[in-house]
Amino acid sequence: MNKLNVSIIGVPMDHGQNRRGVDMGPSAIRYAGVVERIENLGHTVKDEGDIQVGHADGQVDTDTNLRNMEVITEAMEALGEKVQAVTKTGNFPLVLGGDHSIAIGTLAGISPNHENLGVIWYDAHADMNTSETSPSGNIHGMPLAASFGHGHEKLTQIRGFSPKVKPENIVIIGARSVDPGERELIRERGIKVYSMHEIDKMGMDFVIEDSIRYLKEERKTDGVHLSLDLDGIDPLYTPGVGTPVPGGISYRESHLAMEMLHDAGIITSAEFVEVNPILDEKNRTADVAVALIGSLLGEKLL
Ligand code: 5AB
Ligand code: MN
Ligand code: MN
Ligand code: MN
Repeated sequence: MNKLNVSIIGVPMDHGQNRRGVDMGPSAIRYAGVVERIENLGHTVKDEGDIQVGHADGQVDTDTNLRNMEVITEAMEALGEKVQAVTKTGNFPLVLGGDHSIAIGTLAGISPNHENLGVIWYDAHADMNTSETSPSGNIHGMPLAASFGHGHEKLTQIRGFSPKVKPENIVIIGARSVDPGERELIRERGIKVYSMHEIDKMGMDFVIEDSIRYLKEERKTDGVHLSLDLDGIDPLYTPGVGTPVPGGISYRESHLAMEMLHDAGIITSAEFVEVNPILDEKNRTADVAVALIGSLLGEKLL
């Protein structure tokens, strides 16, 4: 098996939504043993520490309908720079959140190292709102749209270029809560979505096989970023998230997905987001995150 040099980057961000505590996600995932888990697989790990995140007033700007925009974009510039530096040395970036707004920065750092990047968005939500369609003003509901160049320019122009990924190179897995504006955008841009309906009907085995075929053979991507929101999994297993939606992906299905992605060898970077230890039960959600990271990086029973 391919041994990696994994660089862990924490992003203690909670300004992309309005429930405090998700800024402690990186600490909770470290406490759950992420470094040891990865080292036990024979990879080397460098914990690069955390990106600095400023303070914000929690208000939605009346002109832009964006909550805490300044402090988020400032941290995303820094995250993008750090992720690109790590990627350039050949290391595998593993970003720990923090709320999902941080994906804007992660993708801004990964994108320049690829000609044709693919993205798997594992999430209960589509995260394709804009300042105009968002019911909340919360930027954690916007990062996917921002990354394919749709939305307020403050979000789409992080690090001075757009888009970070082509909409036709995106696969969403696990969706079950989609807002009207997002639904329209999915149709308009031809985003590939495996909602819970497809997962129930065809099974996770098929869904992942088909995602790999689509990104590798049809779209000919030269690397795939996995952006995994812990709320993609059913809240029975991951209660420590800010926006839980029942009827989600099971623990076993999620492990199967990670194992299949590992075996296909297509994932070149990853982030695990939305772990909120304040809302959690005995760090269970961080434990699930670490277990899934293990499977993604090659853990096998035998
Ligand atoms: B998450 C909602 N669509 O825009 C919105 O957790 C929820 O990163 C967004 O997937 C959930 O506020 C964002 C209602
Ligand atoms: Mn979500
Ligand atoms: Mn999300
Ligand atoms: Mn959330």
